[in-house]
Amino acid sequence: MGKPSRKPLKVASNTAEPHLAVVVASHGRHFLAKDEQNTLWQLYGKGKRREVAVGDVVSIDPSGDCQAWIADIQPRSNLLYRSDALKSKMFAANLDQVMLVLAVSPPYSPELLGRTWVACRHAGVPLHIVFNKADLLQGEDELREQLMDDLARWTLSDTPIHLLSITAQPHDSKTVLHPLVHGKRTLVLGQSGMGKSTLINLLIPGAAAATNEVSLALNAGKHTTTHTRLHAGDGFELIDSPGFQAFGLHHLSEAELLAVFEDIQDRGMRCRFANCQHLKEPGCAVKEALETDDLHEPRYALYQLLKAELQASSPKGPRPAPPTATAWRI
Ligand SMILES: Nc1nc2c(ncn2[C@@H]2O[C@H](COP(=O)(O)OP(=O)(O)OP(=O)(O)O)[C@@H](O)[C@H]2O)c(=O)[nH]1
Ligand SMILES: [Mg+2]
Ligand SMILES: [Zn+2]
Repeated sequence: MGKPSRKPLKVASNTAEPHLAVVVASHGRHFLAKDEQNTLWQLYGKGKRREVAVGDVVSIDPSGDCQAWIADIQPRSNLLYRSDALKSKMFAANLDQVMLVLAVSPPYSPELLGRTWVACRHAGVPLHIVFNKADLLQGEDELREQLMDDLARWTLSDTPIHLLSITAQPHDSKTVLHPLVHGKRTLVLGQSGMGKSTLINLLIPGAAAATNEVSLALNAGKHTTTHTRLHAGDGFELIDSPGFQAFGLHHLSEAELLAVFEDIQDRGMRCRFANCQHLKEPGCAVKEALETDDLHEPRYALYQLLKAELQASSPKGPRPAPPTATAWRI
């Protein structure tokens, strides 16, 4: 579980008094929080106090009928979010790790994988990749090896990759997944249809029912996940999230971006010009590394794309501030 949630919540004996609760569901601007007595509260907030994410510990001021005002947001150990030039969207806060679920059908987007890797690195949240639907790769040994090799190159071999088939081999999948999530709060991320909710239902039987319950409370209600929801298992927590199709990273500065792309930063030290942009300059060690096949071309292309996105948005004004506290980790 996330670090702040390990702190005992100070719950007043009378739940009508202000006390702490953990945000367990978010849908647009609607939030639900659960206190230590397992009471669910529908949250209301004004201004900055409305900018909460699932996993946040909030101080709530009950106003009656299981409704409460957000009085305060406790400091976060980390915050994962995405942002384009105009707005930010928080995924979740106070995470121990992210599990990114990929599959061949529907096909995963390598660019979204790269963006997720960058966001996790920047937020200091460890990442695991679950490559699901391995049953669809049966008899395709060459393709499978190529996929695994490609994933390792995208992630600089620093990210554990677990090849699973959650529906075809649920028992084996459980055996792999249980030790990974035990004692932790894990955000399950990925594009739509990859198997995030299937994974959560495997590890937390009954999570599907809970999902329906919250869908009704928040006025949603489709099979595809439409809101972010924290599910409590036996000694671990999993956060289900809606499939994403975009993952803007406008909240990084150019220096932060380069620090995350350490393979490019290292090689850039050897470029002839100190301010080399690694585009067409003579004596560019980064371009050279691309030609010797030493540097992964799609990573380089993503770095240039992200940098161009930052440069295109900066003249319009200051970058949008992080939703609340800057992401930091104990
Ligand atoms: N062949 C195969 N299908 C799977 C596997 N795991 C999940 N699926 C199927 O993939 C489909 C999508 O699964 P979900 O768990 O709803 O996917 P999701 O990532 O939660 O999707 P969103 O909620 O839309 O973001 C379902 O029909 C699952 O039965 C697997 O291991 N193999
Ligand atoms: Mg889902
Ligand atoms: Zn260069």
